[in-house]
Amino acid sequence: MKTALYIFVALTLTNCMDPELAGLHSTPGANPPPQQPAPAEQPPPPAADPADAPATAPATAKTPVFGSAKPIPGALKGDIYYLPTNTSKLPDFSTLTSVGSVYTRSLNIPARNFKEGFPGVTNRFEWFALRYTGKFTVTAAGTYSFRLMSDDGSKLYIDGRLVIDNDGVHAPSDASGSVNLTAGSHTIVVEYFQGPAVEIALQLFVTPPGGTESIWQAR
Ligand SMILES: [Ca+2]
Repeated sequence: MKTALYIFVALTLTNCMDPELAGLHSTPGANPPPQQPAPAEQPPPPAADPADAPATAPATAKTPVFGSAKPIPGALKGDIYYLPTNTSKLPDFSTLTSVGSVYTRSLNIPARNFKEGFPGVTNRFEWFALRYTGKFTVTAAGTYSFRLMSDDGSKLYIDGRLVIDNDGVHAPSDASGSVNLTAGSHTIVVEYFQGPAVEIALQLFVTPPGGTESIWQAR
């Protein structure tokens, strides 16, 4: 049943029934006029009230986004939640119902004005949260250091253990933590929320044993 629910939610998301969500997960272009073929990676616009369509600005391929609506094998799955205005810290996700999901192999949204990070979003550029879950494999056992930069709050869990607590409403800032990993598969959870405008950011870095820091990649 849960799978069916996710499929339903994903389909709803893909169909852009909610203009707020449309801006959250992808880089939609302007709403194409009727009779024109839709861009390759976008479904045709639903036959809905034109007032439902997001008022979008052109997005570039380089625009960082929180993920794609299309499932990506091996990627992080980010469940999206809406938060009450004036939320000051990460919510208890177990009490909330996701409004959709996005998929991404990395978290790499450098600090920016929300207008840069959210082309097309009209009225949901604040008060939302994402909870990313996934698995990753390491080949070398040892101490892995992670750094989580965000605006606003975020937390990192590895194998169910809190590694980084960067929670709260704050300007772009980072926090670090390290964990000893055995070779093999591990679980990862990144919780994030955007409180008030005007900035937004979410980046996860990793430094492997004896290595240098880079953006964490799902693999
Ligand atoms: Ca913010």
